Amino acid sequence: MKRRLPAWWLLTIPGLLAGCVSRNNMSALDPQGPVGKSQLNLIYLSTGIMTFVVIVVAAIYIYVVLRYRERPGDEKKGIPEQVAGSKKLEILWTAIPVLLLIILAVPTISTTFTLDKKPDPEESIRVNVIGYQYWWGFEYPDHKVSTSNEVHIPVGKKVDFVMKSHDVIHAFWVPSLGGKQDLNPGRQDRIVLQADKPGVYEGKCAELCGASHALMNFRVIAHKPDDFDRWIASQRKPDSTPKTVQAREGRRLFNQNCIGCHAVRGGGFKVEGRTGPELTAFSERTRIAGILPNNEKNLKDWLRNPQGFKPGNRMPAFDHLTEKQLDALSVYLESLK
Ligand code: HEC
Ligand SMILES: [Cu+2]
Repeated sequence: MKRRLPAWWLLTIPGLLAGCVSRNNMSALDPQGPVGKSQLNLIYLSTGIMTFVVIVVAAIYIYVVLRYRERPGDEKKGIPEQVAGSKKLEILWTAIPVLLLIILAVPTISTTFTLDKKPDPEESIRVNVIGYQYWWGFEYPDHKVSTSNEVHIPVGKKVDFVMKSHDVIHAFWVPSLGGKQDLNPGRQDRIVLQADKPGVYEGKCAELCGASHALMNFRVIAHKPDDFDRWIASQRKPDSTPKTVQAREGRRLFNQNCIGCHAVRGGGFKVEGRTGPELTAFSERTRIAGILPNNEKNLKDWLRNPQGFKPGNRMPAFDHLTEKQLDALSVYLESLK
């Protein structure tokens, strides 16, 4: 006996679609900048054309099925008249798709070339992006500043993201601003994005890159131009001596255990070739490793067992440190402004 899906499975469709509702500014259907908007217009255009084709074809199909179905008494009439070929129809149903493809191609090609243009350096800011398994490094070559997993940008300005991969192929995707763009090892790729309003825009790696690919998250934080300048200035100011004994002990432990992979200022602004993320001004980060809310408890949990949070990442566990040492390290890192 043939097994058939019961009809109730259709009821799961609204449930599945509910997963498409945007949370956290992560919808390409709710763009927050000019690039995302022009990409959305292309989505509407192609979806519109497809919907039109589906409706017309379905309507003709239903009409033909009903109009020419078998009726009682048909046997007596014998076989209907047999026809083959119709020049008129052939021309018509070749011309219509050609026309539809032209309507689709002209704006798609022109938008693609417009978005691909290298922006004028006077009117844009450059950010280098380096993708690592499983974190993001960001350099601001004009300001000699770098950061990781959270990239700050000014609103109303084009941002020229120039990217490279340190290891495998990753893809840089900020759904509400536009994208995506692959990062290919051994070459340089770019995407130009712009945010219209200050806010936090969630980003993700969109190319399967290993065990923790799904956790390779980042954030774009857009500021008003003044606030952006303040952020840059705060990243450039020299490191201050920790105020408490505990934080000073934390810094000592940091220099002993962590400095080989992580920089806190002084490491220069180059992210390329590093082993671990930049930790300058770490207390101002909203998250740890792009996934955990940034607080002392989560930081200690991360240090004890990074592999438990992001399987396969390149940070070793520090579970051999005592509770007191972990406290000191977290207090130190959470004092970095
Ligand atoms: C062998 C290199 C290595 C050492 C040593 C190391 N780390 Fe890491 N660390 C990494 C890597 C790689 C990551 C990125 C993990 C990921 O997200 O894929 C990371 C991530 C982090 C993060 C999250 C960074 C962010 O941008 O949110 C913190 C905090 C951190 N490490 C602290 C420490 C501390 C404190 C020590 C010393 C006790 C330490 N690490 C030692 C390699 C290292
Ligand atoms: Cu990735």
